[in-house]
Amino acid sequence: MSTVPHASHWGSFTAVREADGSVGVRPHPDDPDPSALLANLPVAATGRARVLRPHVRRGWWEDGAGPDERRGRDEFLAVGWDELLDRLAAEYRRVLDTDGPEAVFGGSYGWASAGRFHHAQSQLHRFLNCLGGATRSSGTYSHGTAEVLLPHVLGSLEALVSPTAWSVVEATTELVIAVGGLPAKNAQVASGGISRHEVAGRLRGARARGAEFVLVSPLRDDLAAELDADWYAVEPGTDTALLLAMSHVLVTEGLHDEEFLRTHCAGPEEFLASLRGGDDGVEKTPEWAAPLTGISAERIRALARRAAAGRTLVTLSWSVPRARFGEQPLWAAIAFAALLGQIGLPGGGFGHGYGSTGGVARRAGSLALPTLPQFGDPLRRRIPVARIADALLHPGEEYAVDGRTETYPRLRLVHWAGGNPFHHHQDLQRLQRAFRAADTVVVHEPFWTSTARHADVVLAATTTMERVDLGAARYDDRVIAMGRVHEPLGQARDDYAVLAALAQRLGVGERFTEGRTAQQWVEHLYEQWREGPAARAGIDAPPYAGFVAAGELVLPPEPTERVLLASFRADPQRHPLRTPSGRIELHSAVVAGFGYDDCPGHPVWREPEERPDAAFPLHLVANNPAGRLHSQLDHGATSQASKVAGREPLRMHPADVRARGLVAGQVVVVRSRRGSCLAGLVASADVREGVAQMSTGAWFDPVAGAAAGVTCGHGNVNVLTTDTGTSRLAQGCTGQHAAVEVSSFDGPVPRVTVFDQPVTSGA
Ligand code: PGD
Repeated sequence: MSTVPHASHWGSFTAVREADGSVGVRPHPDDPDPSALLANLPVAATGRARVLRPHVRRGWWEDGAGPDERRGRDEFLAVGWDELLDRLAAEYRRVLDTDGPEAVFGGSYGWASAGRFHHAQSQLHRFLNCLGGATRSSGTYSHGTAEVLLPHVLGSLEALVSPTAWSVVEATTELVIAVGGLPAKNAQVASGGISRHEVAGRLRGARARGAEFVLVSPLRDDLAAELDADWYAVEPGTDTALLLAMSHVLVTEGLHDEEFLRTHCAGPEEFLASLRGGDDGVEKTPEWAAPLTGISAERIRALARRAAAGRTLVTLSWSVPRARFGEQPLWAAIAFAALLGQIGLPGGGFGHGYGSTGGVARRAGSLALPTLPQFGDPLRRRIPVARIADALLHPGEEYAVDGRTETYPRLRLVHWAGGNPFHHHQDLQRLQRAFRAADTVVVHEPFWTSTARHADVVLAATTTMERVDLGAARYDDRVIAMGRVHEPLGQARDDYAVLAALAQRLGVGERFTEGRTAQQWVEHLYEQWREGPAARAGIDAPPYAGFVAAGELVLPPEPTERVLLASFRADPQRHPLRTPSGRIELHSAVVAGFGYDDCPGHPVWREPEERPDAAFPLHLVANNPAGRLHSQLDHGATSQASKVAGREPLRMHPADVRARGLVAGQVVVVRSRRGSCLAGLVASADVREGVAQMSTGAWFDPVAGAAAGVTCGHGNVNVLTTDTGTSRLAQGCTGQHAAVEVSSFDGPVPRVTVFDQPVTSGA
């Protein structure tokens, strides 16, 4: 038996390798609340669903590159690394010579795995930068809307990345209004890894001190039951209406902080006028909001008054803006907090993403981390991350974003490493059409995900447990000496090794590798960090060998009393925000100047185009899963244990289950205007009536779906969602909601095939 320290997005751990080759996982001994997702990891070492050697799609290999309807349906050929990389290098040369670097899409969005050197996107971006750049993506699926809106309203992303520290909230907040909740499942993950999961303990501590909680969400379990929250079971997608009506109550009852508006805010007049109906003649009263939100006018009034009565923190989860007009709940929550006048005070104000990952509001993370140099992106050509299908389907077409008019490039070669668009993107049948429009799709993957199955060139990648690396994240207090747990399975290679071999063929090998092996790079990055940022911060880090022997380095504690916008509050003249006015922009002349009716100059209520109707009467909430991180290791033990009848579970209120004559535990079919999938039915009173909840991340299985006459036989919720931007401002992802109907599935239930090896033959 051997033990090796390692790190994952859901926690640091010790991997235990048994004599028979199997791998076990023990959580970090200092973790007070380790993640159940650790139990998903051992499946990666079994070879199940692994890409064990490089593959190529038969049609691409035999007929050459070009748009191809067979992509995603064709047979794969197992080929040798050298012959495949030779062909891929030739295809790169063709595309670059004909259309230039802009025709390569290397955005490659995704969470990949923890580890500073082997981070798949960093590797791919460095490689592409050596070649002259590529079209990349801007923003994230997580909080792409905030990334565009917050600079206009607050002048920075601070409210998103380091709001008031949890320690301050635990010690001082009297009322937490959690819009979108603070779901325990999401706080268990944090990009780059986390050694101690603390959110549940902080919330418990606040409650024990006497803090009260209000949950605004269609799902009761978006906040731990032990917090005894007052549940506002809001109709999905109507949080803006609720917040505007609460703002109206503050203003009409004189509960707002006029002084704070005058000294710290820009455009309060426009915002207050709009509450009075200045935009559309409709006053935003609680009576106006009640039928939209499903919350009575009395409860709306009561919540506004309660918020004004003490130290109140308004939190908005990252999920709420992931919907059509998603800018509005974010802006409205900031405006409501501004009216309360507590922004910049300990325990009050606003924060975005508390509980959305375990890292938010933890350390401020001012210490630079070991980082693979990128050489800079010479092309600087971006598309908003969630507009990838639009770009592939509409080359040359114009689109609006953040006040600019841009043109989609003609993308010919799509190169993806460390992401799973056939999990994360919306309207997956549209994404299939988009992928089929490319000339060549290259995917690095350890697993036969649906993205790998929609590629032409499948490069067998190692998993993190097959590599040596450095585990570090800005909000974590450890640097982990990630050791190799086991040898690579089959012929899998590190993304670095594959890209180095491709770079060699394209004449940029030396530039890409700088003559170092992967192990030399890991040591080099550590030593550079030790002698640079760590030494400057007074951290006495041992040389690499000592670091590896210790297994980890504990970083010194940071001050824990961080309060968002405290210095701005104390002196807005000396510490202005980086907005045009230097203040919180309740009305933005810049945004108003863009002339977007889908995102005007201040928070407004906009009715999404798709609402439940007679044909699709249920409001689907497509949130992040509890049993895995996104789609990662869906075949692992924890994820599999969460399935119902072998499908992704779909939860509905017992009354909705009864009304359809359904029975919990049965296989159902979920349909939207875009597609359909099978699901395993769960009845739960934690779900608001009229709502269906189904998490993302079940691997898309069109094969099993075709057998059943549906789009996906396994339960990938993104066959149901809409591929539309939030608005012309942010063009963010809108995957959180759709209108659906659920009915009994009475045909023979197909076997889930997506974890099997695909149809393959030797070349
Ligand atoms: P993951 O499942 O994490 O999903 O989307 P994302 O693409 O990040 O995909 C990572 C992939 O990288 C996995 O397939 C994994 O096997 C692979 N991988 C891991 N390590 C390595 C490696 O070292 N090398 C290589 N080559 N590959 C590796 C997540 C995205 O989904 C996000 S962040 C959010 S917040 C969105 N949320 C929603 C939502 O709320 N609702 C809907 N409907 N849709 C969403 N999609 C978004």
